[in-house]
Amino acid sequence: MNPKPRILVARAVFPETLARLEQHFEVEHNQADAAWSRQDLVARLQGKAGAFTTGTERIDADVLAACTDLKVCANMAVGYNNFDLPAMSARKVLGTNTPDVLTETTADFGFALLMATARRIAESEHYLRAGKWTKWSFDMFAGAEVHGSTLGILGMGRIGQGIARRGAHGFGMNVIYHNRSRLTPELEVACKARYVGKEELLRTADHLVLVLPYSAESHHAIGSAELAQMKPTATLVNIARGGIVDDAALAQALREQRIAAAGLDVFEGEPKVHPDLLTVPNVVLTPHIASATVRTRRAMADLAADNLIGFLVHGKPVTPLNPDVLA
Ligand code: 8YV
Repeated sequence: MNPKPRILVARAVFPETLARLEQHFEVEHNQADAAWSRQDLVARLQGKAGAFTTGTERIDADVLAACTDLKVCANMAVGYNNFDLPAMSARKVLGTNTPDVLTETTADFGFALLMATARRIAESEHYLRAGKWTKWSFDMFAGAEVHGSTLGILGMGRIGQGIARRGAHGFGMNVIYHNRSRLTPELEVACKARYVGKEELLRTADHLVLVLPYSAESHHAIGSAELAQMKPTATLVNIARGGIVDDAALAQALREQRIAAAGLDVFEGEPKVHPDLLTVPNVVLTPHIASATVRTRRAMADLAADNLIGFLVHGKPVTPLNPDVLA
């Protein structure tokens, strides 16, 4: 009998996921969730055919050159900007991600962050906890209207469409979007969303939600010039990736109230957060939890495991990112 292929599970996962992987593979894991350096990762990948990764592990040309046994990296994330996909294809290493299983959960969170930001929920809770609430007053934490307002979405993939549907059908919002490519007329009708240029999106949205993938092109897609085009009453929500927003420019715009408020789940250089964001009151900050429900995180872990088993055992991954490798 052939020995089981060896894999590395780079971060802590559900014990059930690990147990399932152990039925098929010889598994080295990181259930202690120790912070591995890049060198640690490379050392542990020696002799491994597969890796179960998260958005934290960067798989680039240098790592691939040093890990010549590697055949597949299964990301427990829909985003895969931690993979250098062309370099992976060049080395015939397959990358996989976890689309679909997190779409609705992440859209729920995007909407929750929009609501919390517009209605100043975090800021008012801090005020209450600090014992500052001594009387009701007419303008106390008066925020921005959500229902009937204009929802702008930058990046109209599956999650963007989920947010559009919530806004249009649940809150009677006027939905506009900008994306690299326009949706089909059927999808535009289903999302009740109207395609606009980026400038119109920035100028007219009351609430702007970012749901686009991170790439060299989307780096600082929202910087001081873009923030300057937004309404002073507008809010900005980023559930996409750190680096899409210039966090320093955003903190300054928030401090100077050039936009009303922001809700951020992702940060440049996370888990570090720009210190200026920690001191402005009109921002809701959450630690990259948009997909974090128990059921969805299980589904993501299951799909990443399915991809490893599918590819290394049966030669058929479920959600390949660079299927050219399979040819
Ligand atoms: C993950 C995410 O929690 O799926 C993604 O792209 O950003 C989150 O759902 C995170 O990337 C951990 O892998």
